[in-house]
Amino acid sequence: MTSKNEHENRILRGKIPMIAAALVVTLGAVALTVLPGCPSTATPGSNQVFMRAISFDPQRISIDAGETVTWINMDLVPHTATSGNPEDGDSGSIFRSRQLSREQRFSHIFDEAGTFRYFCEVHPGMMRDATVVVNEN
Ligand SMILES: [Cu+2]
Repeated sequence: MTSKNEHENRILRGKIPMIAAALVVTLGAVALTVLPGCPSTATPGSNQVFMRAISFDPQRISIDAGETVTWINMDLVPHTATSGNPEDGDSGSIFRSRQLSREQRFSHIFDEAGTFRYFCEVHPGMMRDATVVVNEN
């Protein structure tokens, strides 16, 4: 025989995983909404390039000689900013960041005018042919 209390306890126990799952979903939604600096709404500042959604944003940036470009990783996966093309023997010879984790940044000063290609060593197929155009000033 089961008492009424035991029966109710069993029903409650069955519901706990569902309640816990609903709580996790709710807390996750709240965290995504209220976290400061939510990367989905931020826009890159001047002379900044975001690494976001496995791409460079903007893909092409134009600056004056002597200025600095700063890359900021907004993704959960690591990225690099590496000069050249993945196929080049000398890729990374002009600038090469370490692997940047989320919200880490890398800066490079461009002293010489010219057009500088770069890519991500972690995603050489998807993040490539990005360009820094440095104008004579
Ligand atoms: Cu990458």
